[in-house]
Amino acid sequence: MESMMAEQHSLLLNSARLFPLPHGMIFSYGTAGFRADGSKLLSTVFRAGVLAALRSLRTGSTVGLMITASHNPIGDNGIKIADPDGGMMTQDWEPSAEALANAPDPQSFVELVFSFAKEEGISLGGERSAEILLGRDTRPTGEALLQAAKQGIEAIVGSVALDMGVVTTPQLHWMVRRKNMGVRTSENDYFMQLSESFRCLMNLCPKGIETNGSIDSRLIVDGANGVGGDKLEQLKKLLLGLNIQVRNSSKHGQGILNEGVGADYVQKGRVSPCCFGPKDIGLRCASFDGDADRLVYFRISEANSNSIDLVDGDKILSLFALFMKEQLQILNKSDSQGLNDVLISRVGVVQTAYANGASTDYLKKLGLEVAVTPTGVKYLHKKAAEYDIGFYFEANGHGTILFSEDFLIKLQGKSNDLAFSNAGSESHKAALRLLAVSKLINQAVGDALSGLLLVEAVLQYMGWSLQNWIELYDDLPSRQLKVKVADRSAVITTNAETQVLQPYGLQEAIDFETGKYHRGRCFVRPSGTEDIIRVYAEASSQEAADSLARSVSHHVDRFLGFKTPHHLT
Ligand code: NG1
Ligand code: ZN
Repeated sequence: MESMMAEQHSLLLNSARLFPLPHGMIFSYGTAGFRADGSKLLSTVFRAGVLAALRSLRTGSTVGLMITASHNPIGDNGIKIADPDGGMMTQDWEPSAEALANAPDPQSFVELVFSFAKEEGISLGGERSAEILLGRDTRPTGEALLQAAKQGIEAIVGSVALDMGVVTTPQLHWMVRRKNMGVRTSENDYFMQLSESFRCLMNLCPKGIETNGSIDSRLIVDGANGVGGDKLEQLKKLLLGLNIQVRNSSKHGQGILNEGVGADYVQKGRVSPCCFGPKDIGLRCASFDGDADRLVYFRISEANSNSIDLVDGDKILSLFALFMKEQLQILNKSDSQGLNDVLISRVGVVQTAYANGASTDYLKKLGLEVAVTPTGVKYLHKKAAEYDIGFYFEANGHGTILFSEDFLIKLQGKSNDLAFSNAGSESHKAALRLLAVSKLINQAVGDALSGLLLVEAVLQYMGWSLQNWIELYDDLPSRQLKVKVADRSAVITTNAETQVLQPYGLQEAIDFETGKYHRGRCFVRPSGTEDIIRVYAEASSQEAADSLARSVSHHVDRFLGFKTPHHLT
């Protein structure tokens, strides 16, 4: 036993020596793992590999490691750990992740690993084995970082790294979840599950609508010059009833990842991505981010082909909520006449403070419970998992619909009963639709590919054009700005990030500015992925929202800015 421990100790120490900590950097496990300039992340990724192996040992299950910086510039990269259920790593481990990432030298890193393992009851030295699925996006630093992650994993005796190749973030999370369910996990299985559940939903569209020709089957998708466009090219070969054209896919394009393209660019700037223009006026367009976990829709404006009509995550959420609520109503209608037991479900929606106020009003009018959490999927997902059907979406287009296991068992049972007693009835079809949605929409994280297919199937079901969807409610005008500051950690917030506690006096200034505008709402928070403070403002006109965001940005700059001229973007 002792010699095994000694072997483990020296393996870890020798490996850690190959990945020295870059000078003067502090790594924090932010909104979505560690992020930094890709060339500075070798030690962090190596150490995250070690941590992932510990997580796998601790849980006795497969975990995931995804190398991506999502919508951030191509030079950035990042790493995050997926837990056995496919969700984000438990927040309890984040402080240890940070301590390990920042241990000043190999010796202290190794000591920390041993003491953390002891605290967590993990026995090191090879009694159990760990398994980690590795994935990366298309960034040029991805391959070197992947090797560092492998070395980190292999520095824990008995650990195995399985390289899933270049995948979208949601694919990797999906694979981890499936692996632990003991079912097939290949990329082909992923494509099959999506295409089959999509086909099932399309086949369940009311007859007549399917063929009335009012819906344009053409859809143009901006792949952000990243992995999502490439995967959609593969998936679309399995889809019937959709005419998808992919632009800005990393395989064809000359373009740079996330530069002038992608869901973040489109949603934050309200502009069309590169390679979209007047020729596309009137067409239904969608945009993914660099690792394809975000999805927004848009249309090139008729009045000005540089501007767009945006359909953001809030409106995707609202469309899904409307559809699902209708299915539950259909399902329970026959039951209320005493034919079957009513399927009781707790349905809830989770948003962040960035959700457009008009979307929240709409969802409440639908009779849904709406909860608000801090920014970041880890918070939203956890809250949504409390419901039988939990919807969560960030305005930026990251989101999904979660079904509780319990509810799915009841739903399947009910569908089986109906197949026997009332096959082909509306309530039977509603049950089948709900089951198909649970297979189509990614249960691990938000997924642009599966979200896109669900949007398309729901529009088809409703017989809706993009215009009908846009008219679901009118967005309140809003504006987001970024302010570069000397130290973003100086801003401390509370109340799901809607109020500033520190620096003292800043909240008062925000309240003062907000009070000047009709329907004004404004908050600021430090980004967890970039070195900036984000400012969000909403008001009854675009000019008012812009002006509120600008004046609050100046206050942020006054309280926290550099002494040199400030940068507001
Ligand atoms: P930060 O940079 O912490 O605001 C951004 C997004 C989050 C989430 C993460 C993960 C906004 C305002 N924030 O976080 O919603 O998607 O990136 O990539 O869009
Ligand atoms: Zn992303």
